[in-house]
Formats: sequence, C-alpha cells, structure tokens
Amino acid sequence: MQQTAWRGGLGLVILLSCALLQLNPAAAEILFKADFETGDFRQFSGKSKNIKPGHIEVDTDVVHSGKYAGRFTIHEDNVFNARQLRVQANGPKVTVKEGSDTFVSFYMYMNEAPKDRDNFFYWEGSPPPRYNNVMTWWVEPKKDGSGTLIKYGTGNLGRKGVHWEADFSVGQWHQLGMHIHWSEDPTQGNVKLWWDGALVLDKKVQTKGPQTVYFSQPGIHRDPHSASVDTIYFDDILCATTLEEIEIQKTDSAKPK
Ligand SMILES: [Ca+2]
Repeated sequence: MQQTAWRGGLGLVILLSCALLQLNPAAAEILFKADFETGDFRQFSGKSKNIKPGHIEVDTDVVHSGKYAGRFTIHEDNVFNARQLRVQANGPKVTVKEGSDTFVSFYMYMNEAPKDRDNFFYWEGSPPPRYNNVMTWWVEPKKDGSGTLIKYGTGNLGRKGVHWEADFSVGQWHQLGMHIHWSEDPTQGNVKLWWDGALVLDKKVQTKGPQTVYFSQPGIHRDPHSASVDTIYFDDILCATTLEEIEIQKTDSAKPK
C-alpha cells in the first residue's frame, strides 16, 4: 500500500515536471560547472597528455571559493606536438548553430607574472570539417618589461585580430565573463566580455566556422615551445545558456559612478 502511494506521488511529480518544462521550453540551463570541490578533476572530461604529478592539481592555498581550485603549471616537457605545449583540462563543450548564444564565466589567478605568452582559454571547432580555433584569451609580458597584458583575439590564436587588451594584475582573483553570439558572418557574430564585473568589449566579429561543436580547454597552451615555467589557477568555471546563470559580479570599480 505504501509502495503504491509512493509510486503515485512519483508519477505526479514527473507529470508536473513535464508540464513545467513545456511551459518554459527555453529554460535556463547550466551546461558545465567546475568548482573543484570534488577535490580532483572529475568535473572535467580529461587532461592533456604528457602531464607529470604536480602539473595539474587541485590546490587548497589559492582558492576563489570553497576548499579547492585548479592549478595548472606548464613545463617544457608538456609536449602536445612539435609546436605546442599543453597543460589543460577538457572543459565546456557546446553544440552551436547560426545565431545561438553561449555564456561562460570563470575566475583566474596568477601568483607571479607570466614569463612567456600563455593561452589560458579558447574556443575550438571540432571536425567535421576540421579543427578550427576561432578565439583565444591569453596573458603575456609587456615588451618593455613593465608588467603583464591580458588579450583577446579571434582567429587561430588571435591571428585575425586582437579586440581587447588590458593590464593584468597578479596576486588577485579575476573574473572573466563572456557572451558569444555564434555566427560565421562577421556582421552577425558578437562577443561581449566582462572583466572583473565591468563590460569591456561588445563587438561584432566572426565567432565560428562551419563546425557545429565547439570545445574549450582551460589551463595553459603555448605555441611555440618555450622553457619557462608559469602557473595559472582556475576556479568556479560555469557555462550556461543565459547571462543570469554565469553570475557576473559587480565590483566597486565596475559600478556606474
Ligand atoms: Ca572551488
């Protein structure tokens, strides 16, 4: 008797859930979340090859929230191929179409200034027809040695144009937020970026190629190889279908005066 009542209740819950989903077909959805609070990298679908212990680990000293963050340290033996070094985890992966939207936020931190250019996030299309890196975010030393820049560019590793750059400060957590409006047409595609809560870019650019699946690999990517050792921490990575879900944090400096 009790079991029948339980089944009846469960059936009602399922019916109500279906009804609610039909009422709200464009329901907001978190597509990917990595806060490292599992104490490992199980929230990701794998890591790059040729990684030694210590190169990609959770960290309990430098965290944005909770007990753990992810620590990625690149070394010259993290060989991906003849040109590239990688210490990365497989992060958000989205199926897109002309005119669809993707929202991502994550927090990043560097204790020391980068010694070489470190690509820390990108979107890359999966075959068919081929792999296609369409946009990249990176940090690099200023040429005059006076500090660090963060940059965003479209095309393979930013070669189609740098659309945003700013001074990057070490020793503090930064939030990067993005709204990608996917299009092969540079007059239709659009990228909005938020840095530490402030909108810093809102620009029409080509955001995709012919691919329908785009993936990202937070961590450190280098091209070409270089021997310097750099570390970047990540925490609270979110990929979602609406701006509200990625929780852009308003900082004092970002609030209107
Ligand atoms: Ca965390």
